[in-house]
Amino acid sequence: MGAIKTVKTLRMVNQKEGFDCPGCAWPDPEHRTTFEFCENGAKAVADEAMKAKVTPDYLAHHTVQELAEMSDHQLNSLGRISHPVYLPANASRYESISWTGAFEKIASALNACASPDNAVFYTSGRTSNEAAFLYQAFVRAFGTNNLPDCSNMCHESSGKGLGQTIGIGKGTVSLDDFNHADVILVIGQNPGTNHPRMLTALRDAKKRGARIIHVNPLPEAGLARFKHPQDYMKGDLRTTKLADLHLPVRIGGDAALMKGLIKLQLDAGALDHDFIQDKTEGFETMANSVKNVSWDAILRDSGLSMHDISVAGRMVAESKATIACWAMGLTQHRNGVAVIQEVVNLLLMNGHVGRKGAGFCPVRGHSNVQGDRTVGIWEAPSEPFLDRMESGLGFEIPRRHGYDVVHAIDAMAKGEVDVFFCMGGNFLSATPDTDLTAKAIQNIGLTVQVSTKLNRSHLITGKEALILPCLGRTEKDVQSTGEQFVSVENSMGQVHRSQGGLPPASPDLRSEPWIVAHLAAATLGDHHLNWLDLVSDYDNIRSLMERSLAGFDDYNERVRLPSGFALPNPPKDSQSFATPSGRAHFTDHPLPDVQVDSGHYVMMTLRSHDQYNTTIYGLNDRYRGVHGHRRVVFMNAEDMVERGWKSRQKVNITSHFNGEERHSNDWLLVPYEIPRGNLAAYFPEANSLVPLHSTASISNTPTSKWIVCTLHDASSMASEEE
Ligand SMILES: Nc1nc2c(c(=O)[nH]1)N[C@H]1C(S)=C(S)[C@@H](COP(=O)(O)OP(=O)(O)OC[C@H]3O[C@@H](n4cnc5c(=O)[nH]c(N)nc54)[C@H](O)[C@@H]3O)O[C@H]1N2
Ligand SMILES: Nc1nc2c(c(=O)[nH]1)N[C@H]1C(S)=C(S)[C@@H](COP(=O)(O)OP(=O)(O)OC[C@H]3O[C@@H](n4cnc5c(=O)[nH]c(N)nc54)[C@H](O)[C@@H]3O)O[C@H]1N2
Ligand SMILES: [Mo]
Repeated sequence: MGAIKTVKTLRMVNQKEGFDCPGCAWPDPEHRTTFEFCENGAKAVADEAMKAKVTPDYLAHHTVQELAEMSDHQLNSLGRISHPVYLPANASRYESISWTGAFEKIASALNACASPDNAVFYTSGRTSNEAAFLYQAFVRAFGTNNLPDCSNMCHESSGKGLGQTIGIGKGTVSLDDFNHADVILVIGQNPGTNHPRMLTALRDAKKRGARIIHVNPLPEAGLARFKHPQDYMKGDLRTTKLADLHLPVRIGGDAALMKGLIKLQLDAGALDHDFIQDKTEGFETMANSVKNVSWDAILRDSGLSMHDISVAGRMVAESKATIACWAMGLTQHRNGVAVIQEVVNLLLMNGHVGRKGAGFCPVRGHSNVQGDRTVGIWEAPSEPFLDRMESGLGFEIPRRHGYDVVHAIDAMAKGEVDVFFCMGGNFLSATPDTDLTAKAIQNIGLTVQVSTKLNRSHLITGKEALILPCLGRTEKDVQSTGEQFVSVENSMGQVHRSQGGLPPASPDLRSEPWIVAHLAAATLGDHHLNWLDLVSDYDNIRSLMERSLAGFDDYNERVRLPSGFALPNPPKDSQSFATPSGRAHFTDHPLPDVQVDSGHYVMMTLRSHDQYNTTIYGLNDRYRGVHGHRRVVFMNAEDMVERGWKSRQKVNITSHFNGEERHSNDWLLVPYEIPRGNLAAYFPEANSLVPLHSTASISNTPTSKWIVCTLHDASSMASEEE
């Protein structure tokens, strides 16, 4: 960015008058310091504000094929897309197009669809509430609920798991609860890299005496060694050990661990009988079933020792207030929904919900992924939600549910998608089964990407393609009535404003709400809503949201309060549960089968310290000691010795699912502290190994943390071929 611009920009991050950090959805403390961001937030901001540009001239001199040969890291470093561009059918290069020309093309393709269900509208989780609301209103006015989003691959299991049991698909804690917790479980999450500001909350909790239990196959560094996220900038390298206990669970072993912890609570009588009696149902069935699970099975499946589980069990039993945090290590599993419901069982037993210092904390990923869902980015909305939306919008909206991500790819593969519109994100690289998905996308007539930076989804496209470049979070948004702000919802249900201050990277960029409004006006023609009027002043959009969404009363006033406002959260606010019976549910699930054939390994895909999902900032993973490479596989050293392999052994990977095989070659082995039989590799490089139909029950989330693989010596295969 340049030094002066960097300082000026970072000063605006997460301030009352500034913009919401695009890095993650962790909330900001109420009393904001001058700086409230972290190393990785700074990277996200700097990446968006980078000076380099992808201009129509650049694209005129580089074929799509040439660009496709670049790495993700190189593509990202080309900079911000400066102008709308169009790739005609059978052309090899993108060419410049006017905004009006682009909307005409999309409108005519949409209006040519045999059914509105032949169009699919994806959203990534950076989109503001205003843009997302307007977008879903347009999609529903057009006539479909085909609104898949990144959440389908992310916290969908949390939404489903919590929704069924406590009546709301969101967490139930606020940041202040961390100041009152006795025990904090951090399960399947790497906050040092992905939610660095969370470590500050954990550090403060620990200073006050809270105990932290880290459940993870890997000893993730932020929990083993903590530095204040901003100390990196100050060069202060002192570290603290955050986790009191690390449980190196086997991949997929959390359900077994939870059963063990529940057994120990039953043995210790650590039960809130009044809460169980007055507020819940299903306790007896759950408890009787857990009693019958053997310790042998628990130890075998979790890979943990009786000693470690007992220590954790005692900590939980002694705790007056427990918070359970989790992320992708739980959600991206075949039993993602069930395992989250085991966590719910554990906390419900002792009434750890709606109590100060206690509750559920699914730590959301994208900075507004939770807000997007709240305002209607949802392929399977509930009837009450649609009723309210319909009465607010004033037109009839379709009731049949639409495609989620996996179903959308299935429909593309069958040739049933004519138009695919993406509000942000990088669909091709984020989704599973890269080769299959790439072919599926190429069946589509027109693909449209609203984006800030170039990525692989711009290079593997439908027959025709458009890129519509948009403003980022950091940039000033001026509409016909003047400068606008937007709003977002953080991981803890707090809605607040966000306003960029930098001049836009190019005069040809448009805001996401502006793009949606013009798309709607071009496609729908004479319509009940005046889309251009709505977007002329975002207060107009917010007024419509007030009428169309529960919990958004006086939105325009309350969003202007210095810290915004909290959305209603019945379990948190009043221990009430909007389930059909009005009670929280204990659930009973069998132990999942986590055995694999001999010679097979279970692989998880994860993020390095130098990436934001599919955006690759650099080739290092500092906390894990990896430098200069991304095609690496972490493997237990004893497993390597067993195969006669050394560090940097070259391997090819085959994944196995329902008798099908997928292959990915040229990986380097890295010996690592990971349970035996388990492997880890980076997302998105390893996505070609994730089978499209290997998904979690109920949430249909791809099992990016459960990929059954075999490894093959690539050095000897190469020499044999020679
Ligand atoms: N800097 C940065 N920040 C980000 C992102 C980013 O890419 N970069 N991405 C954002 C997004 S969208 C999201 S969803 C979040 C993701 O945040 P995380 O969920 O922390 O991200 P992952 O890298 O997928 O890490 C998953 C963790 O789960 C562990 N794990 C895997 N399988 C299991 C299991 O079976 N059991 C247990 N107990 N643990 C397991 C892994 O070892 C790893 O520590 O971060 C958000 N923030
Ligand atoms: N194997 C495997 N696959 C996974 C995961 C995993 O752990 N393992 N994680 C899954 C998860 S949790 C998620 S959330 C998904 C992420 O899926 P996505 O959200 O689809 O992917 P991102 O990489 O976050 O999207 C990056 C692109 O967004 C665009 N962009 C950035 N900022 C903006 C903006 O302000 N507006 C607009 N319109 N565009 C913008 C840029 O062009 C950038 O290239 O991936 C999922 N896929
Ligand atoms: Mo995510």
